[in-house]
Amino acid sequence: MTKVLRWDIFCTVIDNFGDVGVSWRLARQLVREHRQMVRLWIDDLDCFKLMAPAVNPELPCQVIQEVQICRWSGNQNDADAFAAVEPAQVIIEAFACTLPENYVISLSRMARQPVWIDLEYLSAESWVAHYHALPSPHPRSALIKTCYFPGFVAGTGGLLREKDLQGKRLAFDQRVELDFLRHQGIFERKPNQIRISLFCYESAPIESLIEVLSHSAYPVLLIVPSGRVAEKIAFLLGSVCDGERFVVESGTLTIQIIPFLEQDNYDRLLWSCDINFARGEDSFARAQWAGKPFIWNIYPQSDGAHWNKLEAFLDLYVESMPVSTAKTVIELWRAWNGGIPLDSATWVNFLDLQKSLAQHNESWIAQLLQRQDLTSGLVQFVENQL
Ligand code: TRH
Repeated sequence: MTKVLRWDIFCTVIDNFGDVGVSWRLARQLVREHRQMVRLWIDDLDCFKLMAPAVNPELPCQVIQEVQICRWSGNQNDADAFAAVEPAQVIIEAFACTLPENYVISLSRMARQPVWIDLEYLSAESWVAHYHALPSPHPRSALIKTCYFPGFVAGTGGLLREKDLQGKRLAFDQRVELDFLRHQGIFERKPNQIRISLFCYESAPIESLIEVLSHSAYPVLLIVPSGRVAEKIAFLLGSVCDGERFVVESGTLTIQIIPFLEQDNYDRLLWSCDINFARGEDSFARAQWAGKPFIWNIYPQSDGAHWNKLEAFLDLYVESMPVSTAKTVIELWRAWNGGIPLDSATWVNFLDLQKSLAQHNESWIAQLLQRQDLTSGLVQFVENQL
């Protein structure tokens, strides 16, 4: 029996949804599958509300899906804050967000050392396994922080994966899919039409993609969440995106802009599409679990470090593919991240591989399933520490 512990997860929203997306997923899984008591500290409840509509951004504290959600300023030097907060036994500092100073002082006064974990970004680079779970002593106290790295291979922290995820995906048959689409107001496929989800950064070569898809031999229905990319697409096509729902057409391409979905519904969208464009960290991982052919738009870093991350993942992912298939995937992914031009031939080659990529993805999923999921691994790690 897993011991019930109190967990504090700290998260700050930088400029995107990944940090809060991962923290929310982790918090829910800790509660649901491991019966842990979780408090989730978030600095931007408006952003969080987009993926968890039950959130009331006005409330300093609220309980949603058995997770206690608390607002914090995100500023570690906030002198008044956290002086009266009793720390939990396990602390997750998501993506090195830096804990409030007062909270760290309280941690250092605890009779029993808490387990303090810095949950790091996901990467397929080989150094990850060497640095995963290494302790790092705090400079001004006896506290120890452990850097915990998610990853794809043995020796890393694995990926977030709920116990019933694959079961739910496989049970998502045509009837359930239709119910989901109708409920979300998403168009059904017309005959021969391919449904594609698009979640990417503004820096991706969106204009080239729209151009290619507009002249595609297969008509495409492109589903895009509302936001800056949707606005850019509307602008490129001479329209104005004046709401959360919008439809614009270009040649054989129909683009449907939809409201940002609740996090679990985003999974359903990925399951219901024929191809998924994902980005960042969490949607990228979810696109892998969805099994459909996917293209990754990696979070661009100013020093170009993201290219190593992209190539490291590609090395693993295409390893067992036939050479020509691997070449096509690599070309499209590099093009989608701005490394080479995105042209029609690259896209058509990828489309021709839809079936074999879906098959490959099932083997990829089987390979990932051999690893322990990130949350279970964390729970076990914490138990071993106490
Ligand atoms: O939003 P992101 O670009 O987040 C990024 C990455 O995490 C990156 O590593 C980090 O450095 C940077 O932020 C600061 O992409 P990501 O990681 O895919 O997170 C998106 C989250 O939003 C994910 O949890 C899925 C969720 N989502 C929904 O809940 N509904 C939706 O409709 C969509 C499109 C996404």
